[in-house]
Amino acid sequence: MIRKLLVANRGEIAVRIIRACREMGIETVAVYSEADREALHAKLADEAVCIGPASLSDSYLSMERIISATIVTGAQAIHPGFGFLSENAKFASLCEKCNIIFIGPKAEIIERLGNKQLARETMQKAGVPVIPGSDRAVFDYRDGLHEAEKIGYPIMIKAALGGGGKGMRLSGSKEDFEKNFRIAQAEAKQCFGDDAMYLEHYIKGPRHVEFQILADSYGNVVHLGERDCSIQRKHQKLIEEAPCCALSPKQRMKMGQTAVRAAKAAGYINAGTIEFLLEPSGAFYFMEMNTRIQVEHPITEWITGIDLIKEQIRIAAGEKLTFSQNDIRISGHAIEMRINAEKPEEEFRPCPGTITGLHLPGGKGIRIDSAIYSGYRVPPFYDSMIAKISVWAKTREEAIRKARSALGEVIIEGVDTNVDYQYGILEEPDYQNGNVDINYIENHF
Ligand code: MV4
Repeated sequence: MIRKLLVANRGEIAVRIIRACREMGIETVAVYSEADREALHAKLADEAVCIGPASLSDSYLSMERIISATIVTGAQAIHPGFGFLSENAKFASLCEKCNIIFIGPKAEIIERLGNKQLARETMQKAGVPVIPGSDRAVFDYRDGLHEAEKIGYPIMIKAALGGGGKGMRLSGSKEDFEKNFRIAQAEAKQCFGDDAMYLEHYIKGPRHVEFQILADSYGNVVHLGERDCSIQRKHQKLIEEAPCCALSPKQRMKMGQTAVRAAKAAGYINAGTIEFLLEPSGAFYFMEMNTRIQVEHPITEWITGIDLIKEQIRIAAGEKLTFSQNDIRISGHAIEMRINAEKPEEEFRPCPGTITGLHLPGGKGIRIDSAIYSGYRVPPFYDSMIAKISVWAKTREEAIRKARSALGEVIIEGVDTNVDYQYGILEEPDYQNGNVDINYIENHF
């Protein structure tokens, strides 16, 4: 088993990982930037190493500094959390070369799935439904125009190395295709240093439904049900819930089996997420696979009782899964609300500053994932998410009531937050009735 692990992240996810390690008897090393001297993750870990100034490229994104900290402290493994280096194939490969266990899939698998066009091809070969689109990468708008004619408009133009909406553009007809292709491709070149594009038919008004999977090194792959992440704004998720209220048990089984097939086709090991677009008709399509632990993992933990971080560590240490698909029971309903330090009334501008007063909710079925404390200064350099409040109850209706009750208790003084905005969503009839799709926020607020 792993004796000592370095956490290559900050904020609530770093704290989450440190807690899991402590419970497992694994020593922890935190890394922190100069802006994070007073950060909770640096205080909670057994050891903490300052790896550089506030700027990301000189600290949390510096492979050399993080590998050095690992070697100097004698840690045997690195957990990358999410964001930062978590889906960086070069970093995973560097870990492998340095004999450090990277808590995640093999570098080669991260690389293959990071290329969304290659992932599409892999899935299509394995019989996983993909969105009707191009069969290989498109580099020239003229080839694109020809492909688009076959696929049918509207067309979504996407960067092969994209994700999260970067290098993505909608084309409504052949008249505006060239312009949109050029814009998307220029953005792809700029953001990813790669101009490979692919095309898909545009799916109108779907839900975003993602399946959590776990795969060990012995060929065992299970799914832990799904999360509905449709409630998002500009590709930032706001509220996630599990299970998805639009799925029947039969449909859940079908999509779950498809997710397992997708993971097997990719040769996947560790925790991963298969993203689908789900149409109102029940048709669903593979969109991409995420090779990291996700922000919203707590709601899957709520409905399955499985600790995903501990499973990630055990899998990386070469252990077998101790349960099979039949042992996994989806129970009740969970909702996660992301709390950000921001000003909703000023276009959600981040609002860093000192937390001068703090009360967070608690009680049965309420979980807080956070790294803030009274007196903590939220630095301006990093993500504005300061807490995740998640709740569990037997039914969706009860979970929504609990979520509203929990939010109603929150007191965060010193920085503005989106708590009232979140409360507004939970009060809204279409949300309460489960009438949501990926355009919900645009259409309602
Ligand atoms: C799409 C789509 C509709 N049709 N692809 C957004 C981010 C990237 N991961 C893929 N995205 C989308 N791809 C086709 N063919 C709509 C989106 C999309 C979206 C997807 C999931 C959650 C929120 C979204 C918000 C806007 C657009």
